[in-house]
Amino acid sequence: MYDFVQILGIKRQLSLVFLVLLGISCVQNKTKREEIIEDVEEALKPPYYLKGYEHYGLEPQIDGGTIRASKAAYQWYRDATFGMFIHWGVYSVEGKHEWEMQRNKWQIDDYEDLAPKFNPTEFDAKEWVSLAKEAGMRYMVITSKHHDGFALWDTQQGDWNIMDRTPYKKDIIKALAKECQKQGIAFGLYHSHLDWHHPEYYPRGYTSKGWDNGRPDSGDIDKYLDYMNAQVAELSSGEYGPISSWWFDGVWDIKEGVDWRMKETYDIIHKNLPHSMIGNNRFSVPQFGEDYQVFERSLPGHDTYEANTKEVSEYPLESADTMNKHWGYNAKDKDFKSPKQLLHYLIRAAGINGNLLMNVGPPPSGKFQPEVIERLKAIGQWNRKYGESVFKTRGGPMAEQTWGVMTQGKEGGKTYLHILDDPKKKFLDIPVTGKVTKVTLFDGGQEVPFTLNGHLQIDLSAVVLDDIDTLLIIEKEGELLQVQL
Ligand code: JFZ
Repeated sequence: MYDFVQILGIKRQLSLVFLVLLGISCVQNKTKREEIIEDVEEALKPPYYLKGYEHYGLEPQIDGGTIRASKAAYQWYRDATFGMFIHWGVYSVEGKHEWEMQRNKWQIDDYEDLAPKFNPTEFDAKEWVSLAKEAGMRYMVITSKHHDGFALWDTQQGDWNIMDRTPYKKDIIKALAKECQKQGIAFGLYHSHLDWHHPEYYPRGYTSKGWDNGRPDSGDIDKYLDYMNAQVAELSSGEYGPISSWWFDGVWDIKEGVDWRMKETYDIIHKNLPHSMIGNNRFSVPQFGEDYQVFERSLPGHDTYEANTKEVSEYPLESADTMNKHWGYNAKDKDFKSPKQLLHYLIRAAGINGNLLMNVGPPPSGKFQPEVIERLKAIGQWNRKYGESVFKTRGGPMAEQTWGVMTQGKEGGKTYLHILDDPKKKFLDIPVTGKVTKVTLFDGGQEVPFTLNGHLQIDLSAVVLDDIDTLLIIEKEGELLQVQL
C-alpha cells in the first residue's frame, strides 16, 4: 500500500515519464501538469461541489498500482443522483443523429464543411445550467469529443475544433465549466475513444466497415492514443476546473488487437484531479482505475439494451438515457418521454442505488427545445416537493418490485416507500421486517394502517393513489431487514 504523499514524492519522475509517454511537446502543458502534480495541497483541496464531504477522505484511493478517485468523491457521486447529459457537436447542423457521419458514409472533406455552419449564437451557459439546476440535477456531463472527433474546446491538439473551424470561436466546455462552478453544480465530460476523423485511428473498427472516408489506408493507433491522452491532459489540467466525472465511450469499436492504454489515460486524470470519477461505457464492471459502472439505456441489472452486462458491481452506478429517442439533436424526433416516465426512471434508479444521467441533444442554435424545457421544469417541480425521498438516499431495504421501490435517508434518515404503478391490491405486502411504528402519507400526513406478521403489510384501502408516486414514510425503531415473501 502506498499513500498519496509517497506517490507525490516520486512526482518528478512520474511527470517526466508521463511527458515522454504522452509525447507532449507543448511547453505550456508541461508547466501546467508539473504545477498540479507537485502541489500536494492544491491536489488535495476539495472542489467546490465536495463541500461537506471532506471527512470521507480526500486522498485518491490507491490499491497496488491502481489509483481511484477519493472516497469523498465516491460518496458525493452516490448522493448526486441526477445529472444532465448533453450530446452536442457539428452533427447537430444536419439534425439527424450524432452518428450521421458514419450512417450516411460521409467523406471527411464534406463532413468538415458542417463546421463553418455551426454557429450557436443563442447558446447561453447560464440558461443551460439554470435549467439543469431547476430540474434538481446535481451535475452535467457534456461531449468534449464524440466519435466524429470534433473538439468543443480550445484544444492545442490539431485544428478540428470549435475555435479553428467555426465562426463561433468560443470555448463551449470552458463556458459551461465556469458556469457550473458559479451555480454550484458539478461538471463532467463525455470523451470518445472511437474517432472517425483522426488519420492515425488505425486499424479501423467495425463502425468503419465498408466506409472509406478518405483517410489513408494506414496509421498507428498509438499515435492516435498519444493525441487523445494529450487532449485528456488538457481537459484535466485544472484549466477546466475539477472535472467531476468522465464518461468514456467507444473502445467497443475495435475489440481485438489494440491496447487502448486505459490505465495510462485514467492515471493522467486521477493524478491531476484526485476527485474525478471515471466511467467507461464498455459493458463491464469497473477496471483499470474506473470509479463507477455505466449502464446505457437500462437501469442497473435490467439488461434492456445492446450488450449491457447484467453484472452489477459494488461501485457507484449510473444509468444514462435519452429524453426522446436520440442522443444528438434530431429535428424530427418528437417522441419525448413524459415527465411521469422520466420521474419514474429517476425514482427507480434511486431505489436500486443508481444515478440517472438524462440526455439533452440541443439544436445547432444552442437553445434547448421547448419540449425539453417543459420536462426539466416539470421534473423540478416534483423534486422540489419530494426530492428528499430521492436525493442523498440509498436504495432498499426492499428489492425493487414491479409496482415500486424503497429509498432511505443516510444516517438515520427517513425510509420511503414509492408506489409508482398501481399494485391493484388492497393489501400491499412489503418484503421487510423490523419494528415499524407508523406509516404515513408524505402528502398531508394521513396515517396508513399496517400489520407486521413476518413482513410488513400495508392497508391501501383508504389511500388515494397518486398518478406519479404515492409516497409513504415508514417510521421505525432500529433497522428494517429485507425478507423473502
Ligand atoms: C454510445 C454512443 O455510440 C452514442 O452515440 C451515445 O453517445 C451513447 C451515449 O453511447 O452508444 C453506443 C454504444 C455502443 C454501441 C452502440 C451505441 N455498440 O456497441 O454498438
